[in-house]
Amino acid sequence: MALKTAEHYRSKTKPTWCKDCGDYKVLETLTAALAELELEPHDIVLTAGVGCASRLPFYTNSYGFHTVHGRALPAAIGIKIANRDRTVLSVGGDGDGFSIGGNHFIHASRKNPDLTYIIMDNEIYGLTKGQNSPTSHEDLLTKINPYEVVEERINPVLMALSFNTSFIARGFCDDQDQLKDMIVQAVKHKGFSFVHVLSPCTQYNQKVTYESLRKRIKQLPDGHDTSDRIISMKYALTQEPLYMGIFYKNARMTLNDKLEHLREISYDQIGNPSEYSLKDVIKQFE
Ligand SMILES: Cc1ncc(C[n+]2csc(CCOP(=O)(O)OP(=O)(O)O)c2C)c(N)n1
Ligand code: SF4
Ligand SMILES: [Mg+2]
Repeated sequence: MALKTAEHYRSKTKPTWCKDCGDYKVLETLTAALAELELEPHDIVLTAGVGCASRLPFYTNSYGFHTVHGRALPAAIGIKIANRDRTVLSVGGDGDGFSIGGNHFIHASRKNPDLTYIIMDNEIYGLTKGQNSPTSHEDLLTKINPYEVVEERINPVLMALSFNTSFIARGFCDDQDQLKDMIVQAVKHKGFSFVHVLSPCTQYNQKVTYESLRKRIKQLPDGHDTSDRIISMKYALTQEPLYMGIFYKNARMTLNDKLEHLREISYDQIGNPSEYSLKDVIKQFE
């Protein structure tokens, strides 16, 4: 197979994102990671929900599925069950993934499909012009709550740790080498991999900028034990500084492997369904 560059994974569609949106950097980094993984574009499937971040599959040269709001993960899980040799990734924003789609994150973590979920977190609903999202800071006043924010924010990495998500990392779109390495490792990891990416919205969230994030972030210490969930939770709980890197990895059976195992044991019990007819099945209930 000829070696590929990031360009091989870009479609001809020009992004409609605003100037300097962090999502450009995520697109650049993701396509560079796919090149490093030397995957064939026709072996890759990207699913997304709705939002600025969720537009990313339009800009890649791969299979893509732009689902409805919050439903990137169930589509990806179904695709992976039916196409175990494909590399499946889901992408989207903090609103898509943690508001309307929040439930799917919990159950994807429980099911452990072998796919990678990249959330571009700008702490705002960008596409709909600037409403608070579940990750917005409590001080962020917007047109939907001009006086005070009444809801507390969530902590995506801590949440993933509590669900025992199989691979958990946090990166910054402006630290592209580190982010590329994280995405490569996430894709190689067998199981549900979550990459939380800080990706500023330059239009609607003036509180989360490249400069403000640069001041807040710090790398996890060298030698951080990625098998230790409790220590990882301590780092995830810390907001100042905001730790970056691979927090946690846990190798366990993937959904496809579990379904294969289930097939084997059920065949032992009832035989291979393709070997008996529907009429025979109906007869059992007569
Ligand atoms: C069922 C449904 N409800 C609401 C919307 C409106 N809507 C579109 S995108 C969006 C939020 C997107 O925020 P986020 O996922 O953070 O993406 P961003 O635009 O910030 O990248 C909302 C509420 C919708 N499209 N469908
Ligand atoms: S509104 Fe924000 S998130 Fe959407 S493209 Fe513009 S800068 Fe990016
Ligand atoms: Mg957002």
